[in-house]
Amino acid sequence: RFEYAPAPESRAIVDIKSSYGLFINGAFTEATDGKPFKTVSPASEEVLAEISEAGPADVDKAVKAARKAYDKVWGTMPGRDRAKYLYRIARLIQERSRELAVLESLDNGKPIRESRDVDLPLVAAHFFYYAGWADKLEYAGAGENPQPLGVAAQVIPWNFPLMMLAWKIAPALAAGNTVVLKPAETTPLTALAFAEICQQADLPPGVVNIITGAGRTGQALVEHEGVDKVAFTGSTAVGRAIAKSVAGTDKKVTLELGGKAANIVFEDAPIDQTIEGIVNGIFFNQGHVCCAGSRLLVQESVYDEVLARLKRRMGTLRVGDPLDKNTDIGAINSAEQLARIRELSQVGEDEGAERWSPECELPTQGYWFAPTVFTGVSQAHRIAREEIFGPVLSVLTFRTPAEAVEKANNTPFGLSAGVWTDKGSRILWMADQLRAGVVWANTFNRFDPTSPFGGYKESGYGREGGRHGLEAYLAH
Ligand code: TXE
Repeated sequence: RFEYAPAPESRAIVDIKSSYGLFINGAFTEATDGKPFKTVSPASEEVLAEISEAGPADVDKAVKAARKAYDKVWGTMPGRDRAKYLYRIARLIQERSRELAVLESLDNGKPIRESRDVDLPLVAAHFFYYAGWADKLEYAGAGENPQPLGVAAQVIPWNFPLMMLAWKIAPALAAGNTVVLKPAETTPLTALAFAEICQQADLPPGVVNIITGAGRTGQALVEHEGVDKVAFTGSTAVGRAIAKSVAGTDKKVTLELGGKAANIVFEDAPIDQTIEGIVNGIFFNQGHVCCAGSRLLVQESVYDEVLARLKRRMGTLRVGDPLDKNTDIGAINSAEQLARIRELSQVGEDEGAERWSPECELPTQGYWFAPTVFTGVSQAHRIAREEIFGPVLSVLTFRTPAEAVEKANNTPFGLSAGVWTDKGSRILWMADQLRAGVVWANTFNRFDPTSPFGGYKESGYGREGGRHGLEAYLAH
């Protein structure tokens, strides 16, 4: 048992308003035709704020504001001047990073250690990185005189609210596009704080517009005829619907969808590092990670040792208050997501896999799920095929590298994979064989603004991050 240790940057440093309007054309405005909804803290179920829903008329207003800003200011502004705004935004994010980390942990449920030490530094890094590109677009791979696309409609999920915003907004603005972004309905607060940062940075009105709402707001946004580019991160089902709805239009689309990554452990893997990598792979951010290492493939000869050590390590994970800096696993983001995780875990049991969790007391209020591992999983099991998007690991075994590759690739997804081995040649061979956009070797869940990220197959198309992420916002 550990004593409660609130992080120094506790709730007191955030100033949450009781209600929020929509951020359109540089100002917070009331929604004209939507129904307000509430955002709650998943750790306590406390209502944090009332949020406006953007209806069709609001979506139209936001897209028109973005179009005007594109035509009159942003689309023709020299790159070096756009860069100044992006650098200013990056610095403001750094200045306000403690506050933003607390806000993120409150609204999303993720541990403060992660929002403070992983999410926020990466968010700032993305803006710094793309600020540097704004006056060098001729090297972005889209020809010598690359042009922006125009107005970008961006719809993002709730697992990394501010990080997904940065992945979408930073390259779009660097390339000269203007943006209408819709955050997920359960995590709107940091996007609204970002709107304030745009004001602080004196970003010209209309360059960034933040509209809140649920799926129907997102749908109205991506279907709006004034939109030139659609960027979506979320479920495969919604990604498919979006791809269909924009088919036959001139809109460019990038989709970043689900995953079921294999984390592959060979018998010569550095064991301590590997156990940490497995834990990080599936329990980081409660497993709400599209590239989570949710399928552990272990070479048979080391299976007993890996499992024993993994279980021992799982027993030390602390589940609880996201604002406690000792917490390893925070709250599940919503009641709906918790229900999905419970349902698929039940399916795992019903299909005959063996379920194990360390003993851990979960808080009575809020949405929680204990770290869980399933053994005796076969490739046909639904828990080996479907994205659970929670702290649930499915373990399979293999004998030879070829068998590992075959099993790893036996999935409708193809976003990421991990390889743990002492042999450099095997890493290179595996990276070549695995049908995954990202392959990590002796590490996992490592992100950097300079590296492209994106998937094969049902994981979507297009890349975010690096030069490739910029290309997705330029006309070829
Ligand atoms: O996703 P949705 P949900 C997976 C994960 C999870 C499942 C469902 O497996 O359990 O999806 O999560 C907006 N047109 N991922 O229901 O609905 C929505 O408002 C336009 C993986 O939360 O896809 C939100 O802003 N937009 C994933 C965003 O889409 C629509 C991250 C994502 O919500 C829309 C999240 C529509 N018709 C979930 N319907 C990843 N790849 O990281 C909804 N939205």
